Amino acid sequence: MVGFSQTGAESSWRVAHSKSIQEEADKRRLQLLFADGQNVHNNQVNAVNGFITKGVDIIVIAPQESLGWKPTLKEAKRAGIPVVLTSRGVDADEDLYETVLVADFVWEGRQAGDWLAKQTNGSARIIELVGTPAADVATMRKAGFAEAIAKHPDMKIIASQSGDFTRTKGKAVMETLLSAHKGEINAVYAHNDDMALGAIQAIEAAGLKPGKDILVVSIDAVKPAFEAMIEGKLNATVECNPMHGPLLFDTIEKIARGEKVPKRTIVPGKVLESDQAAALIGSRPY
Ligand code: GYE
Repeated sequence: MVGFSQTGAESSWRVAHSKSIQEEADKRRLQLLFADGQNVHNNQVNAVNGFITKGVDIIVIAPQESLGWKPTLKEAKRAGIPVVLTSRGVDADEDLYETVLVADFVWEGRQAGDWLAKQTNGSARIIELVGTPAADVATMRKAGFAEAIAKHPDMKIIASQSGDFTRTKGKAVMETLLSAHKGEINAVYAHNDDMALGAIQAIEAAGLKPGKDILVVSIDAVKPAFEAMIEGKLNATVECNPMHGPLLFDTIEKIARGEKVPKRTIVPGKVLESDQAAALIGSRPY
């Protein structure tokens, strides 16, 4: 029996991630206890404590936040229940979990920064839409982008604010920043596609052309982002593959057989630009 504590359903990426894991469990006829954390850290901690009490065989956590996991992970260790992390990491000693399945989030941020530097010849006035601040993925995507644009003195982040990885908050934050920085903005860097799609709505509502008046670059490469790229409203996205199901259960089976697994497993990605979208959209699994 596998106990899986999911962040919630904050983005298209997250929905695809849940589906991939649930489908793979079904395919392998494994019992999966799925707990939706509703994007609240304490809900996840309570769910994991419930899994420990229930005596599940293994615990899988996609953490909403990276802090505040040590006591619960120590409890799981005391109970002899291995823990696997997916999609984000936690701020705890590595010996408190078996492995973490993630993308290289710093690399993703760097790719977005390098792409924007090339498109703007190193001159841009940027709005950064940050993910959930307490999540390690947001900290690392922010650091990678900052590192890339630091090489270009005329690339400036004029405002950086969290949209919590959601389309709704991405739109609301962009509306506020468009009116606060009228006529100054020529680029948006969003930590995920859902916030970028919200920002695109706000840019259009302000009478501007997303993808032209204001360049938009983001991360995830979900299908709605391809649709926006085909419309020329999103310029590029860095792929972050959510289909963790097969890799996760291969890893779980190795752990169950007592085999050693690496502490960190990086899921690769690539930069995808709008002129590639029409040809690729049909073959996208998420
Ligand atoms: O980019 C975003 C989701 O942890 C990699 O979480 C994941 C991120 C993903 O909300 O869409």
